[in-house]
Amino acid sequence: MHVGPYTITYFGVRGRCGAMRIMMADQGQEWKEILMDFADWTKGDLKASCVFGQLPKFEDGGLVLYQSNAILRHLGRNHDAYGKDGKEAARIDMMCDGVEDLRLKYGKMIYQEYDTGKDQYIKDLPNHLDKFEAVMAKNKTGFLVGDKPSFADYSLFEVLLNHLVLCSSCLDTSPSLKSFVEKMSARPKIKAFLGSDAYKKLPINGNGKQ
Ligand code: 6SG
Repeated sequence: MHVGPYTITYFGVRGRCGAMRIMMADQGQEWKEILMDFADWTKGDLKASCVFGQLPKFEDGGLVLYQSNAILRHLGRNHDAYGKDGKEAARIDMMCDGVEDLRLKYGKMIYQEYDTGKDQYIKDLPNHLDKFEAVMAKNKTGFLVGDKPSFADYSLFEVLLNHLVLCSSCLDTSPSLKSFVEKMSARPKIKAFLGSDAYKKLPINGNGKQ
C-alpha cells in the first residue's frame, strides 16, 4: 500500500500529536515535522488555511487532514491497526472516543484549573481509569481490542504516560493497565522513540504544566 511521505505541522509540544507520533514510530513509519512557533502561527496565514483554524495538520502525500483522532484513524487504516473486521473496528472507535473523553478532562484541568483542580482530578481518576482497566482485563491479549495494537491502544498508552507524570502511582490499582504500559514501553521501536531527543525535548503541554 502506498503511504506517505507523512508530514505533521504542529506546535513544539507532545499535546495532540503524542499518540500519532508513538504510533508511527512503532509502525516503522518515518515522518517529517514542521514545528510552528506560536507567534508565527498568530501572525501568519496558516491558521486561515486550516479547515478548523487549528493544528495539528497532517499530510499523507496529497491528502491533507486535520483533527488528531481522524489522523489516528487514517493511520489505523494505512497500517492495519483498525481491527480485523467491522465489529472490531467499531469497538476500537468506541475505545478511542473513551480515551478522547479522558484527554479532554485532562486538558481542561491542565489548561484551565491546574492550581485549583489538580488534587480533585487525581482523586477522581480511579473512576475513569477503572473503565479502561475493565476492558483491558477482559480482553486478555494485552490490548483493548483484538490481539495487536490498534490506534486506540496508542492513544490510551500516550494518555496514560501523561497521567503517570501527573501522578506516578495512578496505575497502582489497575494491574492490566500497568502491564499494558510496561509492555508498550518495552516494544523496541517505542522504547527507541521515547528515548530519543526528538521526543524528550517536547513538553507534554503548551503551558508548561504536567
Ligand atoms: C491546540 O486544540 O497543544 N489545536 C490547538 N491551538 C491554536 O489557534 N480537536 C482538535 C484535534 O484533536 C483540537 C486541536 C487543538 O486536532 S492543541 C490549536 O490549534 C489555535 O487554536 C493543545 C496544545 N496547546 C499548546 C499550544 C502551544 C501553542 C498553541 C497551543 C501556548 C499554549 C497555548 C497557547 C500558547 Fe499554545
